[in-house]
Amino acid sequence: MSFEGLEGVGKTTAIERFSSLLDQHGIDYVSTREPGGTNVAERLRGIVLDEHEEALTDTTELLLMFAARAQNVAQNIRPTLERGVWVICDRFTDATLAYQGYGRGISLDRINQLADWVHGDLWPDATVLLTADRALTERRLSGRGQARDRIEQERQEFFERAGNGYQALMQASPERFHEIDANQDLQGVAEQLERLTAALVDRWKAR
Ligand code: T5A
Repeated sequence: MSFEGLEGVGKTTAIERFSSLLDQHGIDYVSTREPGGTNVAERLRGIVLDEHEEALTDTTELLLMFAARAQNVAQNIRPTLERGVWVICDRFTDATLAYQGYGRGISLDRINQLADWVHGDLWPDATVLLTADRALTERRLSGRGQARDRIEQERQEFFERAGNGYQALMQASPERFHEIDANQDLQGVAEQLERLTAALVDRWKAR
């Protein structure tokens, strides 16, 4: 499982809710995030998201995302799945396609080649895409009062391209993507997640 969406759309909040729903269904899971998820991958996260005096090139950014992913897949995601335990991933390669591909303009073919190298045919069974008006998520992020990382400081047009990218990815794989309307309040999002979780658990039990 992966959770995707633009900054501040509520992925962390939704994953907490989804995790407690899995607890209620008696399903074992491990939560992870990208970039990150292992000690080494978290250090790579620091490099790619921190601000540096020297500008990070788009190629460096892309390769660091995949370096962190290679580590998380090998050390964490694959071993967990092999134990029959669910993995909940806060972002995965769809984020790279949306941000580095649609956002930065790096060729999607090149990103897909890297994805094939790093994780082969390992893709999430289901991807929850949270969508909301940008003005609303901006207000929520401001309310949180945290400093913004290097990518969060990008211009509005960058996020428009990344958001359009997510829509294109969802249209290309409608069976994998599940859209959650994050314009709704916490209760409304929780109710959508409850319905989705019940459907995913039923599907998993029927395998
Ligand atoms: N990135 C990542 C790439 O460019 N390429 C890649 O390949 C990968 C993997 C880090 C950055 O890296 C980039 C994308 C990012 O720029 P991240 O750590 O996932 O990615 O960072 P963010 O997306 O910025 O995650 P955030 O933690 O900032 O936002 P969330 O998790 O989406 O939002 P959340 O849950 O923290 O909510 C934000 C605020 O809104 C409130 C919450 O309480 C919180 O205060 N809220 C709501 N309020 C009212 N109603 C609701 N429905 C609400 N939902 C949440």
